[in-house]
Amino acid sequence: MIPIRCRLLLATLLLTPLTVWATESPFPPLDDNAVLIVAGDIGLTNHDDEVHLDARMLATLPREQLTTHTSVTHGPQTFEGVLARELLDAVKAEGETVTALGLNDYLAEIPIENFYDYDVILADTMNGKPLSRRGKGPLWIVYPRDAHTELQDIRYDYRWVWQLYRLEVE
Ligand SMILES: Nc1nc2c(c(=O)[nH]1)N[C@H]1C(S)=C(S)[C@@H](COP(=O)(O)O)O[C@H]1N2
Ligand SMILES: [Mo]
Repeated sequence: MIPIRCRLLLATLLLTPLTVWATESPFPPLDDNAVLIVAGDIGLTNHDDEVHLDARMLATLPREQLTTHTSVTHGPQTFEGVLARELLDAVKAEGETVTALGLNDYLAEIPIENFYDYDVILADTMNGKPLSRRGKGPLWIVYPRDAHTELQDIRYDYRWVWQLYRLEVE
């Protein structure tokens, strides 16, 4: 049995680095209004070994606007959201593949270089309106399809995961 005073000291020693880390991280501990979870090979965590981002944390990342046709809408649509690679860099993601999971249990495995070769966004608005769950929100992976002919292909369309809630880096 460890005496209570030693246990308190032990707890203080164990918790101090966490506290210091928490004040420096752009992603403070979150319990839990997560809009998006990033897991796997990442160098920053705030919730066990994952990063849970709420809307406020997502809003601190660089955003981009992009207008493109999609495989599921008529005519071009204007999307806005966080640049996917900015999020991956912010959580120090390292790996080959990002598995993107949708709330409807859909998943797509995306080569990580897609996010560096193209300005892919995690769209949260379409034509200025927040994406609702019925309207493929709250987050939808959107490729700059009109700007690159090679993206106008079902080999990319299946990676446009809507109702996105989780990214796993491997
Ligand atoms: N969350 C979620 N995202 C998804 C899908 C899905 O079923 N659920 N289907 C994918 C596929 S296979 C394609 S081709 C595009 C367009 O899907 P749709 O033509 O079935 O609407 O969205 C992709 N994103
Ligand atoms: Mo598809």
